[in-house]
This record gives sequence, C-alpha cells and structure tokens, in this order.
Amino acid sequence: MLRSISATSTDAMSSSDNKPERTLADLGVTQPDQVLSLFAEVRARFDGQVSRPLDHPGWEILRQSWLGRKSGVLMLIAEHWLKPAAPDLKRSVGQELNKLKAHLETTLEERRLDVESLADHAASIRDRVDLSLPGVTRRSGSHHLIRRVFQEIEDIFFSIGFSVVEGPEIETPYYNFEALNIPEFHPVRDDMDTFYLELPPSPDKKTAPTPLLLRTHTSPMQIRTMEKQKPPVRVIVPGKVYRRDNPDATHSFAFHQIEGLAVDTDITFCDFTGTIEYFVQQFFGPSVKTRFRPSYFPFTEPSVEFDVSCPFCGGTGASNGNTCSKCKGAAWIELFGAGMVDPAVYGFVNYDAKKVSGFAFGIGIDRLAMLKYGIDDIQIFFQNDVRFLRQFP
Ligand code: FA5
Repeated sequence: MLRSISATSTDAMSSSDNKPERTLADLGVTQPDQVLSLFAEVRARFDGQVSRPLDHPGWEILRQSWLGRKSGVLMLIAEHWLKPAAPDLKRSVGQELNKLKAHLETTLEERRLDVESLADHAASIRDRVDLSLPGVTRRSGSHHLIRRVFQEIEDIFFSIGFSVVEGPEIETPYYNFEALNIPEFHPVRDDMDTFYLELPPSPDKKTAPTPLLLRTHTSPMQIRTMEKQKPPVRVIVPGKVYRRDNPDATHSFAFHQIEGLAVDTDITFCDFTGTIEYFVQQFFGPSVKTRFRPSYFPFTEPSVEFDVSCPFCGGTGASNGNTCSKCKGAAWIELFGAGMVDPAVYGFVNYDAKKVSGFAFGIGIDRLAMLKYGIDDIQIFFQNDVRFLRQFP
C-alpha cells in the first residue's frame, strides 16, 4: 500500500523550517559558502520527501509544494533570497537556485514515471485473468420428468408413423362426453366428474351459455381430429387433463395423458396389439411382458385394460424374498385403457363405420413415469422441489 504524501504535504515547508520565507539577511547569511550550505539543506529536505512512497495525487501535491507558482518553495526562495540578496551574494544564490530548480524538475519527472509505472503494474495485477483458476459453473435447467416422458413416448410413436396434435384443455360436454358415446346421465360420467367454468350470461339473457368444462381426458381430440381429417388417421395427443379426484399417492386433480388414435380402412385388432406391444417394449425394455384384460369404455368396442409384467420384480410378484411392494404380489401392473374405436363414434364424425376401423388408447403419463422411474407419490411432480427435479438432469 502506498502511503500518500498528502498527509505530510506541509513538510515541504514546515513552520520550524520556514527559511525560504525569510530573507538571507534575516537568516544571517552573508557569505557565499553559507549560501551553499543553505541550498544543500533545502535540497536534502526535498530529497527526503521525494524518496517516500508516492501515489499520483501525492506526487502532484509534492510538485505543487516545491514548484508551485504561488507558494512553491522555489518561488519563495526567488522572492525572499534572490531578489533582496546583497550584490556580492546574488550570483551564488542565482546559480544555486538554478541548480536546485534543475534538480527538482529532473527528480520529480523521474518520480512521475515511477509512480505511473507502479500504478500500471498494480492495475495489471488487479485485472489479470488467471486461466488456471476453476471456471464459474452455472447449473443449466432440464426438462421436467413429465415432459421427458412425453418426449420419449412421442419419439416411439414418431418412429411408426404417428404425428402429434394438441387440443384445448377447456372443452364442451359434447366433445368430452356426448360425441364419445357418453350421453348425459351415463354412469361413466361419475368417474369423470370435473370442474365447470362459471360463464357470464349470454347478451340476450334468454339462452343459457354453452357450458364449458376442464377436459377429463385427451379423448375429445379423437373427435376433433376425425372431424378435421379423413382416414387414414394416426395421431397421438399429449396434454393435461382434470378430474375432481381427491389427491393421494396415485391421484391428482390435474394430471397428464397421451391419447393415441389410428383409423384406416383395414386396421385390425392385431395391428392394435402389435402397436401397443411395440410401444411398451421400446419404453420399458424387451424383457417386459404384456397382457390384455377385458374392460369397458363407451367409445371403444371391444375395450381392454393393458397390463405389463411388473418391471420391479421381473414379473415374479416377489422381491428379495418378500412380496413385491410395487405390484403387491400380482406380478402385473395395470398401464392404461384402450380398444377398437366403437362404430357409434364414427357416426359423430361422418365416417362410414362399414368402411373404416381403428383403435384408440389413453395412457396416464404420471403413473407411467412413476412406474418407470420408481417414484412412489404422484404429488411430487407438482411440488416443484428442485431436489427432486435435479435427480433427472
Ligand atoms: C380414460 O381416460 C380414457 N379416455 C382412456 C382411453 C382412451 C380408453 C382411448 C380407450 C380409448 P381412464 O379414466 O382409465 O381412461 O384414465 C386413463 C389413465 O389416466 C389411467 O390409467 C391412469 O393412469 C390415469 N389417471 C386417471 N385418473 C387419474 C388421476 N386422478 N390422477 C392421475 N392419473 C390418473
């Protein structure tokens, strides 16, 4: 650390040493050799000050105190020693003053260069980049596990010619239920109770506004897709769905599904089972076995539930000598509902049920992700706890 001379600037002419403010006569100087020693004394004082550590402001103060035009020591000597000097001393005072001036100027200039190069050096140390230091690493974000599972499933279906479509989360009862062969008061609606939107009355206040609800499944997109597109149809529909289910380890009131729909003139039950088995083996690996069980959905006929052999116990029902906690000893885990599209549905989209056939499936993504990644509580997907999210970089 440089000690600035500013604190000691008055050293240039301290009160105890104010000889340049007095005349030579006052100082009792009458001989040329006295003049020499007086100048030597002044020069020694300057040398003492200039050799101290200096920063740039300190150097400037020092320069002013010695060479300043108003009250610099040099000017005081000219005023008080030279001008009134007796004629026999004038010559030696003049010569010594010139020498002192030259010494001050040269020494101050040298010190200026020193001070500047020291400042440059200090700045270069301060600003130096040490390439051997470890870099600053910033964590980059990653996709949520649900998004990743969507992506994995989409990639599998892309590979066999399906494309992705998306649809509205706010639906009419017609698309969510009626066009899927679920008329009002059908008992299936009890399992799919949902949230209805409170709508403002229509402007004429006579007709009731069309009710709107949060879709309970991605199946309405079967209807919307077939309304827009003639066969062949091969789509998957990822998205968020809602139900008035009480939250627990496997239920959430908002969750995710992927719908699948394939309709063409010659699609058989074998195409259906082959497609599903291909998907499951790609997703869980080749050792997983699959099976169908009869089920019921109003919009598929026949309908099935699709099971996989439990990937945690290898389909044995036991793990480390105990009952497998994931499949509860059943050796199978239920994956999703599916079936051949019910001909009644084609009537809602102007397809000729005699000419076309197809299959549909609806996969619950959250439970699929839980199964694949060994997660035992669905709620964790929605809590945004980074400790959980960082486990899936
Ligand atoms: C349906 O939603 C049908 N639309 C599926 C379908 C599509 C059948 C096409 C035939 C043809 P289901 O109600 O079983 O089916 O729900 C499908 C999946 O959503 C379930 O297997 C389950 O994985 C998931 N699921 C249902 N309710 C919840 C919930 N509250 N929380 C989390 N996942 C749920």
